Order: sequence, then structure tokens, then C-alpha cells
Amino acid sequence: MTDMLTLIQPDGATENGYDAGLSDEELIHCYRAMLLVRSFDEICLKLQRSGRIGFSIPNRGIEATQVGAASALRKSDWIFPSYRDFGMYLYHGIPAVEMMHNMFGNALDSAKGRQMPVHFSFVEPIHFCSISSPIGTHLPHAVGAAYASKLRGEDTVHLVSFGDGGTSSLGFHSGMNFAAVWKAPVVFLCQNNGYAISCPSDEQTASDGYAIKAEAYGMRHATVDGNDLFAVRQAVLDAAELARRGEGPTLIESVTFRMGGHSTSDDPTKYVPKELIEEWEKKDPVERFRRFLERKGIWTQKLEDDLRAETLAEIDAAAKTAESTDAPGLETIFSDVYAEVPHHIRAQGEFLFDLSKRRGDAASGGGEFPL
Ligand SMILES: Cc1ncc(C[n+]2csc(CCOP(=O)(O)OP(=O)(O)O)c2C)c(N)n1
Repeated sequence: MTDMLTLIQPDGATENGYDAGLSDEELIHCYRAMLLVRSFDEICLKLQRSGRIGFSIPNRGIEATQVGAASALRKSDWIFPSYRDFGMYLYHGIPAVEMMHNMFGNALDSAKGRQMPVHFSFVEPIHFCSISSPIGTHLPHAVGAAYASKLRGEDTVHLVSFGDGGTSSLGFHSGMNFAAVWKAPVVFLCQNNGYAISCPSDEQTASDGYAIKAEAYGMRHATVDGNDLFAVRQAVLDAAELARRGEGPTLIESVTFRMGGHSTSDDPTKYVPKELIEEWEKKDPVERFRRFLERKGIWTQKLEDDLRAETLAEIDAAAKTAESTDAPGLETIFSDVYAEVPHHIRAQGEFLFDLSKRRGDAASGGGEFPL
């Protein structure tokens, strides 16, 4: 594997006095976002195990990659996230309750309950395109959007994040190729977290890591320690600056580890060796950043305890609000597709509302088909 950029050592010391140029408040904001992710994972696991949401995606271990990358972008940029990027939303100030509305698929969910949980999409305060369930399809989306912004003469950057398994998709190859040919302002962030569900990296690819794949497309690449928030941030900052200057895309491989299942439906103890988990536990990205804050003299046990309690309470309250929000109206099965509802769809809608009324269920509210 090519040289891997590390800027925070496991003991929290920075490489050669590296300075990220962030204020104390900004550093703590990064740490807070990572703790929010931990709390989100914890609460979603309980919600799923108690049958109140369908499933969730654990983020444990990937937080520094998510927050480091997100922190390198401007509000005018675009993010095409993978499903394991909760920290990107929370760093950019998406309220946890908005994410929870999606987890429950309720009436306030931006997708109105039509998507699976974890399929967030937001336009503010930074554009988050909707998660694509089919692996790799969002890479060409990001490249197309980036090329469009280049044609318009904008200086926006488009970050697309995907897993190591995503590099075996057709979307990876067509996206990488077009981005390089068109010099589109894209940052490809490959989260090499060791496994694609249960498929280990050595069964995924015969190449020496993932970053090197960029060479075949004539693209720059970098490999970073994905459990080091500053290393990921710096690599994305560098790639973004070049992209803004019209110098095209970069592929960044973030080497990290998924300290949990692929989803809450998965049991990684069936395929991840115990020793590997123990090895990566020592490289925990949240602990590493906390040690950095302590060394810098801006963190204490009291601040730690308070922040952990506060972030957990925030996520808990968000879950309670979302759970008590109504389900989407029955008409949302039909709305937002046609400007004018065609007669055969109308007939189905009227039939459904009539049936709902006759059965006396609450879904139609006893009303007529409103479209
Ligand atoms: C086109 C397609 N094929 C298969 C799947 C099933 N699937 C869902 S996640 C996944 C693994 C993806 O691995 P990776 O990109 O490494 O992401 P990770 O979950 O490990 O972060 C697969 C094969 C899918 N969603 N889409």
C-alpha cells in the first residue's frame, strides 16, 4: 500500500506539531459530532431490537472519516454520502430529529416514509443527495452534478463517499473514468473499512489497496489513516482545493475499520476474527481525538461526562419525538409523481380511501381521496 497519511498519533500527539487551523470551539464541534454518532448508533440499536424501527446502520469506527471529510467542505458544496455517513449530517448541523423522522418513516420524513431507514436527504445547510441503496450508483450522479457545476462556472466541490465493496461496482468505473476525462470537481472518498458486509478486502480486490485504482484513470490519489480526523480532513481539503481550481478529481482511500455489523441485521462475530476487532479497538477514532483534546489542554473528565450525557439526551429526545409523530398520510402513496393524477391512478386512490373508510381505520382520516 502507498504511504498512509497520519497526523494524530494513537496517543493524541500530532505529527511534527501539525496545526489543523481550527479554533477550540471548532475542534470541540468535531468531537461533539462524533459523540452524537455514537449515541445515534446506541439508540437505534435499541429501537431496532425492540421492533420500533426496521433497521439501522452502525457507524462505530468510521466517525473520524465522516467528520474529518465533512469538516473540509463549504456549505455551497454537495455531498453524495454512503449509508454509513451519519457524522457528515450531524457535523453540518442537520438536527438529529430530522434524521430520526427518516428512521421511523413518519409524516415529517423528507422522503415521506417512501424510503428505507437511513436513506436521508437534505438540502440545507449543505446539499445531501439521497442515499442510493444500489451500491455505487451514486458515483456517476456525483460526477454528473459536478460536471454541471463546472459548466456553470461554479466553484463547488462534490464529495462522494462509498465503501471498499463499492469499488467493484460499475458505477465506480464509469464515475471515475468520466470524472477524470471531464476534470470534474469531485472528491471520491473510499471508506476501506475492511469488509463489504462479510467479504474481506483480499476477496474484493487483487490490487494493492484501493487508492492505486485511480492511476488507471489518470487520477490523483491519496491514502489516509481513516481513524485520524485531521488526516482525512487534510486530504479532503487538498483534493477540494485542486478541484475548485479546475484541476479535476482525486480518489482518497480512508483506511478504517467497521467496529460492528454491516447493519443491525448482521452478526459480524460470524466472520470477523476476534483478534482483528481487538487490534482496531486500540485505534478507536473517538478515543484518539479525545486524547488529542486532552493533550491540547482543552478537555477534562467533567467536560467529557457532560458532553456524553448531553449528546445521548439529544438523540434520545429526537427518537421520542419522531416515534410520536404521525405516519405519512395515505395519499402519499400517490402524491409527488404526476402533476395531474392520471385516471387509472385516481381510481386506485379512490378505491383505497373508500376501503379505508369502510374498515374504519385512521389512515384516510375518514376523508375522500384528496388528489
Ligand atoms: C448493486 C448492489 N449489489 C448488492 C447490494 C447488496 N449490498 C448492500 S451493502 C453491500 C456491501 C457494500 O460494501 P461496502 O461498499 O464495502 O460498504 P460497507 O457496508 O462495508 O461500508 C452489498 C453487497 C446492493 N445494495 N447493491
